Amino acid sequence: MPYEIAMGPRERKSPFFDRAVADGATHMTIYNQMYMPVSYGDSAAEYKRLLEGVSMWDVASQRQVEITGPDAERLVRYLTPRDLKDCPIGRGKYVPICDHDGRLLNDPVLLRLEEQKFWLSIADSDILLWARAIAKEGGYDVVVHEPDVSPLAIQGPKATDVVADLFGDWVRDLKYFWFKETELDGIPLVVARSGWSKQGGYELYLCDGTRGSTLWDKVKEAGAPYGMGPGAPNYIERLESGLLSFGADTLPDSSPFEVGFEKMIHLDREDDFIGKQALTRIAEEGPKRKLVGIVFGGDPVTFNEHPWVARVDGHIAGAIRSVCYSPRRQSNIGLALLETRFTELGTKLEFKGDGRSFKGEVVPQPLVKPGTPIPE
Ligand code: THG
Repeated sequence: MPYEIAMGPRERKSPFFDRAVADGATHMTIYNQMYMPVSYGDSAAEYKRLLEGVSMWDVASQRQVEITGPDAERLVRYLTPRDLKDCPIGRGKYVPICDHDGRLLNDPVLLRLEEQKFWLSIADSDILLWARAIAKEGGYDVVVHEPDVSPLAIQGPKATDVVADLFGDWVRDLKYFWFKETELDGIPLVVARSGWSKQGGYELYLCDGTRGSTLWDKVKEAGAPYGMGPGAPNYIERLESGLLSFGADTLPDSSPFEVGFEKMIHLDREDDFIGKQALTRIAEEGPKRKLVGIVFGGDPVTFNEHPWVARVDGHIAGAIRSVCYSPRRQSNIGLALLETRFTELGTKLEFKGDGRSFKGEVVPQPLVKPGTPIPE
């Protein structure tokens, strides 16, 4: 490549940064103004480890927006269209956040730590600014800030054994998306059964940024007997499994209905929330675009640096947002954000990328069924 991305003080380093580099991180992205490793240089090995073993990921850039105070619950309810009626302490929830016009702003995981203490574990957009402004303008009695909290993900079928060796067998009974505040040899953290893959696993939310290397070393040591190695949010597995990448798969004016979030948009709620009117209108009219799964032929692609224009019978239909080669489907796959009239299953697409021309087709999601093994 003829250029490199310069590193500087405007972007933040994760508490795990030094260890990730020492363990061979080769590629970083920037997410919430923080470096995040996305590869350790061997894509096939990282994929295999996630599907058949266990891998550890520096996902500190999934920053927390903490909301505390007497009005914390009321503010959180106002921020998301999802009804939080069943949100006890210790349970996480996937909660879309929209603006007043129904645009999707983020798709965080919400954690309720106390009656009036919440974290929004955010994707790549500035929800701290948004939540603060909404709170002030609305006169909510809350404090909104970014705590010193940095998630480390442990993902894959053997993750449970690694995390149980570290914390005890109670982690085996932790339900999906539930969490517990605990510590590891005096390191304060939250153990959650979650993570950005469909292979199972945990996220350790480190609550003291000075202990990043110590936690990394302990986790690495516990994982050694299981062949654990470093990894990162896996682009291939997430496309196969249908996990949304906010900002990659979405446009700045995408509504949650475009990306299949209708089950989390509770328009019949009695209380008000941001975007209620607009979302009600969009639900009635139907979304103008939809994110769909596609398969396409040709030699295996790696990934796309930018969206590719997609055409149907010569008409611009939208864009291919994310692509990769799926070893389990043995085909190129991707997600395309298309005008709704072009999203019928079986619709034939033409597009160009990487100097090549492709022919693809709209297919059902997930692109790969859960549990499908990697072929020999
Ligand atoms: N974990 C934590 N924070 C995060 C992410 C994470 N912040 C950024 C980003 N990921 C937020 N986006 C997502 C997207 C998908 C999921 C979680 C966070 C996810 N989805 C499951 C699914 O789609 O099948 C479950 C959704 C549900 O419960 O309904 O896990 O990964 N801490």
